[in-house]
Amino acid sequence: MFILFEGPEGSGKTTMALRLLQHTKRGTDRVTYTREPGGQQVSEAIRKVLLNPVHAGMSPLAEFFLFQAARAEFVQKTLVPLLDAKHEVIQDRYSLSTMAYQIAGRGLPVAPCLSAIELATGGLIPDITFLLMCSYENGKARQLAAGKSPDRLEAEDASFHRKIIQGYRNFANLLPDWNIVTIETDHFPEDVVFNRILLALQAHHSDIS
Ligand code: Z5A
Repeated sequence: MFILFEGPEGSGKTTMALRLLQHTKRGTDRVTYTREPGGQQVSEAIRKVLLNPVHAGMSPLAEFFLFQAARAEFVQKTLVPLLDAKHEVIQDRYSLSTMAYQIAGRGLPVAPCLSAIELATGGLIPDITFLLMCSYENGKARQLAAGKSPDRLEAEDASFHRKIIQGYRNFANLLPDWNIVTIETDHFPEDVVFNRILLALQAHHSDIS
């Protein structure tokens, strides 16, 4: 099963994905946490380039293709083999991030970008997607409180991040096959969000709920 966590920065994706990993590991060792960009040697190297604030002036198209290059390598070499081996994969970000950040945020054209994503992923989509949402201000405050220094994309201004938040909402409506469960996290503590995730997995008849 392919379980995806998506959402804007600071919405709690990594926190919830790792909690689910711990929860699931009690029942099986056939569960793996992976993240994008990364999750494979070449993809982790591309991640360093993408997130390095030194490359602040990178063009949107170069940024888009680097994300797809990292993704193609990750999907072929890591994700597909894990799913073929019947692993539960708990994935931190995937191509919905590209739709929100590069298409909605950077303003790249929709149709050719969706075609390139299709090529990079081979059309593979998650079985269930948790879209964790929060306001820009809240996400930023959470990251500051956690002591995280902003990477190249996080350092972009508020208007860029607001386009991303809207982009997530718009694209989520266009992807019925992704089984997207949207959770507004602004006013709910981590335990409440996690219980909602477990309930949704139960409703989805997942073995790992
Ligand atoms: N990117 C892209 O542009 N295009 C793509 O195709 C892909 C990615 C795949 C990857 O950064 C960057 O690449 C990302 C998008 C872009 N850049 N931005 N912006 P990353 O992987 O290093 O980081 P991230 O994915 O953005 O993670 P994050 O910002 O750190 O957010 P998070 O994982 O959602 O949050 P967290 O680390 O789980 O939680 C942050 C803090 O909030 C932490 O202290 C938690 O304890 C706290 N938290 C979590 N949930 C709650 C609730 N419910 N209440 C209160 N506090 C909470």
